[in-house]
Amino acid sequence: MKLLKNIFFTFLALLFSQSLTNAGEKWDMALAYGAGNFHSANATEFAKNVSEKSGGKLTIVTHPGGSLYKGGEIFRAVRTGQAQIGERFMSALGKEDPLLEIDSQPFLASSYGDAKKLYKASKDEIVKGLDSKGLVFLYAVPWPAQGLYSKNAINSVEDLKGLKFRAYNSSLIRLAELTGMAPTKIEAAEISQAFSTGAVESMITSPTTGKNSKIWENGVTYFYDIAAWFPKNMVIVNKEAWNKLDADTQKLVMSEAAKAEKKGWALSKKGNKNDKKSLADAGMKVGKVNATLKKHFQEVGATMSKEWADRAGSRGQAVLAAYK
Ligand code: PCA
Repeated sequence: MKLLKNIFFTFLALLFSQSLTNAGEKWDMALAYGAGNFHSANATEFAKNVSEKSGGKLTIVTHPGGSLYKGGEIFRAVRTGQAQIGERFMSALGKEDPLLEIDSQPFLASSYGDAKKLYKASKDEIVKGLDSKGLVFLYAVPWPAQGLYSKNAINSVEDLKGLKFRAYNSSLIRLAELTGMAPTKIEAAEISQAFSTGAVESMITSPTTGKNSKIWENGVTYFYDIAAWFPKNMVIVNKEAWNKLDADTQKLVMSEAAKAEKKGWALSKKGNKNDKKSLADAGMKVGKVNATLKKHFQEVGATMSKEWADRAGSRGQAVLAAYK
């Protein structure tokens, strides 16, 4: 009887441990932008596809709107494994690796075609850099073309002087310094508040982010489509979490990532048109800067590119050469 009992419990224990392995891995995916944003929607679809197709080996649960970690915390959270996977705005990470800032150099790539070329030329170096920090790169998708928002009209270089300016990375801080604006670094989630309290009165970002934050409700009337760069978000995975997956599951994640990247670029292009229209439909004045201002921004962009090239050293040079 005792033997029977032992056999029974051993069997139960085996069954239990088996079902634990079958439960597979669970990844929490940290997303900084709201669920309605196209990057988040695309990541959510990616997560769903992987979860459904992995046969229970990997479930990815998305947390949009900074609900798990805020934008500024996501890189570190994934690096330390607090979140297994996350999406982060690449060019806010210039201190980690200047190569991550290459897509925010003004006028280096000012069309989707060039942005794609620049991505292809820089990807290997970026992936290597992330790998050395214990991260696996999955995919990257650009935001629509960056334009200048302002509460008041900007018709001259003088009009920029002293403008309280919302910046999302160090390149924009530098751009503000070089044009005489007064920059403050603020994450996308806090844009509405920053404008409504009067902490800032201008910014450079996509028509999408302006639309997502209903910027016209905060007295912002002007959008100048300078289209000077297409900065990207990237999705990264903690390498320890990655190594727990079997080869088939890793392959599945990579192939779904490639699909999400393709879809994301298409969504971005669509938003580049539609979201500008939404700004105009909401009553904003959507247009271009005049020739003098354009030249001014181009000169500032050239200075910034030189400074970036110095920071990025030989790796940066090699990538620029491959791009041009
Ligand atoms: N929106 C994000 C990054 C670039 C963009 O278009 C932001 O404004 O923070």
